[in-house]
Amino acid sequence: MSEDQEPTRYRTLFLSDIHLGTRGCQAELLLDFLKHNEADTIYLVGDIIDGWRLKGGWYWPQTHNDVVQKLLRQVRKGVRMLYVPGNHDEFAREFIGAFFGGVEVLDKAYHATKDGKRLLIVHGDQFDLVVQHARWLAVLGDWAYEVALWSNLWFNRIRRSLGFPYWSLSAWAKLKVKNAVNFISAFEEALAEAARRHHADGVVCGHIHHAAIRDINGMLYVNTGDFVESCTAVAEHADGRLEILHWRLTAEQQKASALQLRSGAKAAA
Ligand SMILES: [Mn+2]
Repeated sequence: MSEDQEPTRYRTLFLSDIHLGTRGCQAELLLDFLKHNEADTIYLVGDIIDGWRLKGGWYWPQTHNDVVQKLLRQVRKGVRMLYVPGNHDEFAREFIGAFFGGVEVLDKAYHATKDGKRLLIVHGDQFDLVVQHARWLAVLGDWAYEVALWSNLWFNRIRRSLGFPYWSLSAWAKLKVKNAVNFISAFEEALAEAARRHHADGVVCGHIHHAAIRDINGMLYVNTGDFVESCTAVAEHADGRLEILHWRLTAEQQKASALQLRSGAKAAA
């Protein structure tokens, strides 16, 4: 089979905002991505499983199971996997410090690139209030910044315990901020500032579904994007170079996978 080409091996892969458990999740594309791309270390940078949505109704097709199985199989094969939960999989934050099937669950992580950069790994929702009130916080100083981080955590924790949906900063920003570009740059600046506060050289995050690798105020800002709309991940090459991987099936691959699905369905029937 022509499909059997060797997967590309990276030093590190960063994935976020997969939203398993929702109809928007591009599980088939992600399965294809995981078939063709491997790494020594994989970071799951939050919103991997959408726990907020699962409350409203169970949506869990086989392909979503396959993603989980495929990831866990990687761990059994010796891949180091770290999981930094986001707002949609906040339930996993209760297990910080624990291992699940060999996956390490962390509040935040630090990654050292091959070329010696120290990167803070966080989902990014922690900074929703900071993004929203960036101007005030700059005036009020450090204590206000800390209060904003703390409030953000508890505001959504309480909302969740009362059964309210997650208060979405990006939805709010789309309503309030006429220009989405303003919102994205406010987010990028807040995350770059967080990296600076953590004495890192940069940050790897997700949350806003907008992949990027940029220099922001002297900090390296890396956003993995998502596997809902844009289907992106970030890879670290053997030499430490970072790259955004865009995963779209070629027309030929689409045909092949459709055939595969059909024959699979027949076999199952
Ligand atoms: Mn998020």
